[in-house]
Amino acid sequence: MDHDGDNGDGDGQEFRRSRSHFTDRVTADGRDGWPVAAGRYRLVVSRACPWASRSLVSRRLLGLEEALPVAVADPIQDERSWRFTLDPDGRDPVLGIAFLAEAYRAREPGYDGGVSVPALVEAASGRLVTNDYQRLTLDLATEWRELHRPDAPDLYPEGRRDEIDERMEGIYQDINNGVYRAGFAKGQDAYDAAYARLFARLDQVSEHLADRRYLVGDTITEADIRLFTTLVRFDAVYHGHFKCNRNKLTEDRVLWAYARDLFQTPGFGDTVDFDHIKRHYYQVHADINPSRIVPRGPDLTGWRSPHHREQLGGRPFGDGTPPPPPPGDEVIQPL
Ligand SMILES: N[C@@H](CCC(=O)N[C@@H](CS)C(=O)NCC(=O)O)C(=O)O
Repeated sequence: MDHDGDNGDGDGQEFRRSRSHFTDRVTADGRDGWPVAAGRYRLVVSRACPWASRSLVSRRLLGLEEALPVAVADPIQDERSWRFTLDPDGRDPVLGIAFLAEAYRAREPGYDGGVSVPALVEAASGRLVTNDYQRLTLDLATEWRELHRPDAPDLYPEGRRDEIDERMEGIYQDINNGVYRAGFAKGQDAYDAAYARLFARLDQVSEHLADRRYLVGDTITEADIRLFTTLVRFDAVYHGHFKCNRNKLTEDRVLWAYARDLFQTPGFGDTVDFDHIKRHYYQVHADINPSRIVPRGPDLTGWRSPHHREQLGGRPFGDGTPPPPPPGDEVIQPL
């Protein structure tokens, strides 16, 4: 998917997301030289990042925790970008590196472009394989099938792909990336336009979900994962920090219940670290929050309150089952 030039108004006020630079794919047949194999790759994430969080949810739902170990970066980057300062001695214990940029340079000597998460890194060579977050989760759902847990759900069912892709495109443009376009707008007009599109799309999605449990069909799909990772950040960071403040998520009855339903589904809420999310956004984007003060609120305990969406029916995991709890070393402090 091409993210450059989307909705460009040509006056330079608009935030433009840069393209993923490394787009090799890890596939069942290994056609790019990277075959699916248990333990061969390391998934580098920040729990703050919505794009990386998609892959954390997919990995949990599909039961790939053992086959695809995770490395969690410090939510606060420095000028050398993502760091492994949460690990003993400030180094990832498997890759032995202090900065994710080292894996980018192991892949391409002299690389001095953007360093982003999520990133798949080959454990033995320390080389970055891909930072193409749009493709990554689709490949986890389809190409990594042989390593899925028994009874894993089908997150990208073949008969529904057109519908899923269409939903995801609107959600990507106006919601996932829309909050960034509002927050990083360099002028009033660009902000106003992003704000209008964001809330128009949220209204449309809210209406769609009023009598349906999930976005497509009656099971959880990739589309729900992508909407969830933005909704779960909405009141904590986008409402204030990115000025997406027509209303809070908690004020949209349908979307708030939908988001809580997913949050309480194994594999979703257990990947969410609100502390990482808040500190990352408010402390890293000093241009829009020069004091770097992290707000105390909002009260997050409502995420655990009953949502009643099971009354809409639906089969969250289709013919599959929910995942077991996360491995002990991946458990996040409960709310
Ligand atoms: N930059 C990637 C998407 C992933 C992304 O933007 N991740 C953010 C964190 S949410 C990141 O790592 N940005 C680089 C940085 O902040 O140094 C792309 O558009 O291809």
